[in-house]
Amino acid sequence: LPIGIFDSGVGGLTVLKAVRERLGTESLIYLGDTARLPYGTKSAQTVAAYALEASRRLVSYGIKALLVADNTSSAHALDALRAEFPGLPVIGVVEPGAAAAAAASARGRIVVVATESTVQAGTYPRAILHSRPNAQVTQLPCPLFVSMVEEGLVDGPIAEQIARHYLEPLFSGPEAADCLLLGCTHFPALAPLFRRLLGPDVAVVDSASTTAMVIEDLLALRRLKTPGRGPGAIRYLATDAPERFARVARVFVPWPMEASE
Ligand code: DGN
Repeated sequence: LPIGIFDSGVGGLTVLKAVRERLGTESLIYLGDTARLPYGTKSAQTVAAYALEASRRLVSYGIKALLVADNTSSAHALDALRAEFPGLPVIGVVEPGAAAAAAASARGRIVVVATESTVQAGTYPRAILHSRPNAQVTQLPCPLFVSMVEEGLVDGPIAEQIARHYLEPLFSGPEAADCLLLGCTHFPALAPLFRRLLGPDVAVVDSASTTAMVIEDLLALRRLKTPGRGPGAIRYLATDAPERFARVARVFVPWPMEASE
């Protein structure tokens, strides 16, 4: 059976890519809820309702694990999803990302950049403080970063100026943070820019790659890993405008794809 990966749109492909790099033999089925995006500006109840509905569809195809790539859904709907699908491993991106940031930060001064809705949920700070109780966590809603990435604006003077505008106040002076946690599916595309701007003393942590590690461990533990060498199949579904989905996807994954509704 494939691993089901769910996101509000294309951004979750950063998580799919990280899973593909680690677990190449696994078949994957990805659902982007493009008809209802963005989730990042919606209320907790709406996000949870949408996440449940989209996940039901993925589960109906037969999956061995559900990976919630969308940070906003991971922040608001993980408990509801676990209750809805007892027996199915349901993994979100918040806990793995938070644990990785707690471990990577030198002095425990961590900035979380995410959508407004994820920030409002407060799930990242709670999860970080769980791993590192004396951490100082600052959250910064950065919806503009989402649009930048979808426009392919991930480098160059404009991207740099916007990134500076948001990040410089938090990463300068005596109280400067030492870790940036990318709490949104889109932000790994900006990681090279952030690393260059912030320098080698700041750890830039993305939830996508740490979540791929967690799912690998989980599959091994439950003996669900697919053996063999050949690459597993990947199927892409988008709830609206699959051609646009496949086009914007190029920002996130280097390989061509076709998506269906
Ligand atoms: N996928 C969303 C997230 O990770 O929070 C970002 C896109 C959005 O909903 N604006």
